[in-house]
Amino acid sequence: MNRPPGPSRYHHRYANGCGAHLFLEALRRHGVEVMFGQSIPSLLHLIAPEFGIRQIGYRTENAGAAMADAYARITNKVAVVTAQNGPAATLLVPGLAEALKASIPVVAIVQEVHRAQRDRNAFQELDQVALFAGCAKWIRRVDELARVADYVDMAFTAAASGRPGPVVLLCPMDLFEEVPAAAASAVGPARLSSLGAFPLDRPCADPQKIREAAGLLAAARRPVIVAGGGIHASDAAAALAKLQETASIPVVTTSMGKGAIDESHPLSIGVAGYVMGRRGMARHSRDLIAGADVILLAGTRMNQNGTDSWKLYPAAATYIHIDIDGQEIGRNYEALRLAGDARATLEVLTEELSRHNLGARRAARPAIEAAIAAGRRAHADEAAPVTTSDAAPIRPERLMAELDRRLTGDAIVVADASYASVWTVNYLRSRRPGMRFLTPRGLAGLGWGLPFAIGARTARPEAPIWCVVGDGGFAHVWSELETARRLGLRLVLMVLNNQVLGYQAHAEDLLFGDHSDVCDFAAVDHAAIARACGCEGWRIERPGEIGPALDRAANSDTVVLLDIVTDPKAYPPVTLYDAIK
Ligand SMILES: Cc1ncc(C[n+]2csc(CCOP(=O)(O)OP(=O)(O)O)c2C)c(N)n1
Ligand SMILES: [Mg+2]
Repeated sequence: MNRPPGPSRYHHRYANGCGAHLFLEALRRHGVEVMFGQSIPSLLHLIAPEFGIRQIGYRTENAGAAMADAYARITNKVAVVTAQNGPAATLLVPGLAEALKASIPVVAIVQEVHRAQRDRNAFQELDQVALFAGCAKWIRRVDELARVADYVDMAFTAAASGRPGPVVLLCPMDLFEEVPAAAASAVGPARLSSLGAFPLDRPCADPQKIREAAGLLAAARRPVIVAGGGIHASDAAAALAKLQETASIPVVTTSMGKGAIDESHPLSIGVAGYVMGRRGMARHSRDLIAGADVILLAGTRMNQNGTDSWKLYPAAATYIHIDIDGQEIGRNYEALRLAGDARATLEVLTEELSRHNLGARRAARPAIEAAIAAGRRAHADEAAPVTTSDAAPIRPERLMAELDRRLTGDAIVVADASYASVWTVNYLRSRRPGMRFLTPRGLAGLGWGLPFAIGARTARPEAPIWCVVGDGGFAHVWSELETARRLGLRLVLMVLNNQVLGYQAHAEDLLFGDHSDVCDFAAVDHAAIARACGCEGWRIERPGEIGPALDRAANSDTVVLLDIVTDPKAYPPVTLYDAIK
């Protein structure tokens, strides 16, 4: 369990300090308050409480890496996860891969074998540089005590500067125990910087190009803004809202950008991309997007899902692209290059725009607002049969409608991959610019839901947290129920128990006319699993039970799992399924 801050049992043995102290001094300097770990590197964790650093003890490394990722997303602080060498290290790969694709800064401190035993087939020795090559932004080994602070600082700088991402610091186990020689001196002057928040720097795009962009937007007849996850990473939601309002420009987000805008704002279209199929939130505003003449992209990779396989956005439009990573600009849509931090660049762009005559934009506004409002009504009407359905098994859209009624702007919504992500981004409305919806859209892997919720709860002890997962994805991480219980966390976990790998089976049915038999599960009582771990577990079979259960769960002081028996034939609004009549 978590030790209180104060001297550890190891205090006296290492009264004059050891390698672990040097690591912890540097981590504390960067504002680290928690490390997601499983006790290894041992001395690091044993001494950490002396530095006011708590351990959040995961059950599996893959979940631990996802917890760290979510913690970083919510706090805008670089998160730290630790692991043992060998098999434990290999399990960090999925979590770091998601963080790499989603541009989230995580420092993984990974143990290596004893320096004297390197390359001798020591126990659990593995080429960890090669292991992490495809999923980390930066990998280094720190071998010398005198360089510990240098390398920790380099790791934080690599994670939090430029395009954020996960980094790996490989640390031989004996380094933590090494006691500095009395006369040892550091290579350079003592390090004093705190590098634990991101973005570490806020470079602004070229002023001349910003002026050009302002001119294009002011003169545009049908401009649109596309906001991605970079708005959250840059803490740029307020700057985006100001631009939206000042220049009367309608805004869509990607799934990763969900929450970047207030979706009740009259100029907010909602989430665009592959989720614009039948009953999709932004489906009826497709013409507004596809008919745009100037499109401002902000913090988005314009990936396959965000662009509906690159079919949504018009080839003839003029594109302006703000991104911290110049390599993303022009990858899929040639654009006026605004390489820089989203917040810094949006602020200057809005200033520049206010110098223009925005009369034409103001004049266009009522018609745009009317079109968006009509699209919203059409969506509500189209979805009403499922959002108000009294059928059992339960329609997921009905669950979402019940949840949406209870959603507040301070809440954090977490969803696993597969349909859970699609239901949440489509049927829950963002209440304010900067509201957070955590989905693993970097790689869309299954099993991120519960660990994301644990990471988010670690970051925000008080906020309402609602977590939605499919039964297939949840099976990857059942064990973390014990983690949440042990840590005494409050969470509401909704398991969509449709007894099938839904997305997999439905897509196979569509593409191949059938699905293989592994997609259908034997019945599982998830509520019983929760209870076996000391959590609350309730089974929900009828729509009328949902509302009262959500209210009770929200007021509970523990982990409440709602095992919700849902319709295995419920298809979410992805455009792929528009082919089904
Ligand atoms: C780790 C991982 N394995 C496999 C997949 C492929 N996959 C995508 S969706 C899906 C089905 C998910 O089923 P479930 O979690 O029950 O959600 P449902 O679609 O039924 O709501 C699978 C297997 C993936 N995205 N990630
Ligand atoms: Mg399922």
